[in-house]
Amino acid sequence: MSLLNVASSFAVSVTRLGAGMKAAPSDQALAKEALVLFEFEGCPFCRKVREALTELDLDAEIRPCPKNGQRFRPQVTELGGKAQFPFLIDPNTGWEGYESAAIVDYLFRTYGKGKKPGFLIKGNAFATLNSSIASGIRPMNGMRAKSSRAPEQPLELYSFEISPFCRVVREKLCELETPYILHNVGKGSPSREAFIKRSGKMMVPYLIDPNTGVEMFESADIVKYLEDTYSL
Ligand SMILES: N[C@@H](CCC(=O)N[C@@H](CS)C(=O)NCC(=O)O)C(=O)O
Repeated sequence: MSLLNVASSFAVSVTRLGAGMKAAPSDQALAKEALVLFEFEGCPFCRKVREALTELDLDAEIRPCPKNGQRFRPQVTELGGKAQFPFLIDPNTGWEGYESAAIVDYLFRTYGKGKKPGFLIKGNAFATLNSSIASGIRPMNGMRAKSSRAPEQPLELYSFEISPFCRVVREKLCELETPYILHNVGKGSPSREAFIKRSGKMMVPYLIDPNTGVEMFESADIVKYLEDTYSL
């Protein structure tokens, strides 16, 4: 991976001033079934929802909806009536809806144990402006669909939102419209212990592909694996 690629991903993280880094205790018992999030990596509104998921230590099934995407975009139009992202479904409560501010508010209200969303993920104009600037640093990444083969089962990714190395992997998954279970392991996350037991060390991104049996570290290697396996 080029130095510029890593540096610009790092610049996105710096711009977000720590949002999507730390996990606080949340009401995990409620989240028995994974939330389903339709989003795309280059969308500044979707970023705020992913940051909230990291901060609340919640996993989600990600159905990537990059521009021109054919795999999951039609599902959102069918469910909610329009192609607008993010769109969240919570099978635990039956809640579903558009609008990043409403989604972030719902997540903290439902799972936050009284914790309030940080300034940068609240639904205020500054949060949106800052997230748009962050997206502008990597305008083409995680934005448009590329020709790809659909996996039979969703992949799994251990990640946390602000990590520059996790970002490049999520961008690739997004462009290839590859669905995946996002396991958030932000700093302080109680889920880290189980992750270390499984993978052997605390390092993300970590990809699991149940379709091929592959499990791997290293963002550049993961990006190459995804291209070799799912790009057409
Ligand atoms: N107010 C909405 C704005 C969402 C929005 O404008 N999302 C853009 C992507 S950044 C979108 O869905 N565009 C339609 C498209 O990509 O086709 C929110 O906060 O969720």
